[in-house]
Amino acid sequence: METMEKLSSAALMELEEKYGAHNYHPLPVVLEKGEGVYLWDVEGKRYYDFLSAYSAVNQGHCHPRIVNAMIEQAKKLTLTSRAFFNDSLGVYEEYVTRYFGFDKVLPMNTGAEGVETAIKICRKWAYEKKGIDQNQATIVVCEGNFHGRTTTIVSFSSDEGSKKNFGPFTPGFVSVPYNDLVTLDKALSQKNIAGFLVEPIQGEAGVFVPAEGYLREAKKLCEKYGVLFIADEIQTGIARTGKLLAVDHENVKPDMLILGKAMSGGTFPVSAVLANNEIMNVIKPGQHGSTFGGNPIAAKVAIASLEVVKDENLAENAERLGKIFRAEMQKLVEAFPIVTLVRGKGLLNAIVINDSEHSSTAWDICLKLRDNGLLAKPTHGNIIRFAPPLVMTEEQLMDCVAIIRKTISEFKK
Ligand code: IF1
Repeated sequence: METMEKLSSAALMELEEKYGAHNYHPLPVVLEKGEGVYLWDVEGKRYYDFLSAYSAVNQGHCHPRIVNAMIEQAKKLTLTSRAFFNDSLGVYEEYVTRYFGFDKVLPMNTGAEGVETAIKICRKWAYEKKGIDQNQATIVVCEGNFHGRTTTIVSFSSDEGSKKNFGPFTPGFVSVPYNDLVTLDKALSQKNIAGFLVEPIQGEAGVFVPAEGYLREAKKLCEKYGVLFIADEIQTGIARTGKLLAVDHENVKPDMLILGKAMSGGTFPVSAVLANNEIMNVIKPGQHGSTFGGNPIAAKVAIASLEVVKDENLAENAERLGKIFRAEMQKLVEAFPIVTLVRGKGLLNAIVINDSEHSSTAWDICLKLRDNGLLAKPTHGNIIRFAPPLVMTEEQLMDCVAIIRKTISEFKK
């Protein structure tokens, strides 16, 4: 076998700088190995992962059960396309629909594809079931949303960086303030409204948790106006917030549920749209799909990933550890003026730093956290998201709290 010279972190970062498009600004750390809650860089330094690949690695890095499912299937059959049946897809479809309590699933790969799929189904439903005039269907979305990067999805983003110079944009969306039922009621009561697309907790906006009752009341408004309630649980779903789904905290059943990320424990792009027959049956052969959507590896990996969530009680663990974590962060808020608040649910949390949104303080803190052995990423200049894998133990969490406390104490404000 050819031996490759091992490259340093600096050399690897330089390669990305030179040969990769500059569409990201990563924290300077180059990782080569992951196991459970830990990551190792190419120099062998170990870190606690406090991002979990944006909540894709809820089950922990390289979970043996998930990796085995992937390897076993990869040795047998990887892809048939949907031109033929395969022996894994139907089994997965039955499993995932029972797991989440819907009649049907439409399998896709990335989160953005899942959102696009839900938008298309919603529009088709609006014309064929609700009787909205051709090309008039409108979907209500929330300010500060993040649903992905396609041209249609960025069309209804309120983030300048996501949008600027990517027009012309897809029409058919209206934006309302998040967590505001009065404005939502008004928007939903207008003509031609087909759906309400919402994140149960806004991730990109800085882990913004809406007021208790918001989702429940929003669902009621959707029922009142005959509008589909579409939950984007790509980030919040699959035990991250302390329940299987974030909507479960308010006992809300979405008309359409979009999942991604942790559907595969971070091993493979797997996304899904779930809905009942009266909605899903508007899609007929030839009207939507994807070469890789529902491939045998994805099917096997998704079953294993969802089994791990149940068998290892990850929702309960996230709920319990989340409470401990926020209580510990609250102590920091009281002890150090540089931390103004902590918010979140389960193990999806953020702290707000006492500096402007455009400052580099959160970034500088993340660099110091890295030096102290913990990896987290700022969202905006003054918010740090904390989302460790859900397989973390209380002892590990307290270790992490000590790292965060030590790091914060080194910043004066
Ligand atoms: C990046 C944020 C997280 C999502 C929701 C759809 C998608 C995402 C609710 C699209 C993706 C990611 C992607 C990541 C940054 C990130 C993110 F900060 F931007 F908001 F997680 F918090 N719906 N979220 O959160 O899924 O197509 O990427 O599979 O690097 O852009 P995708």
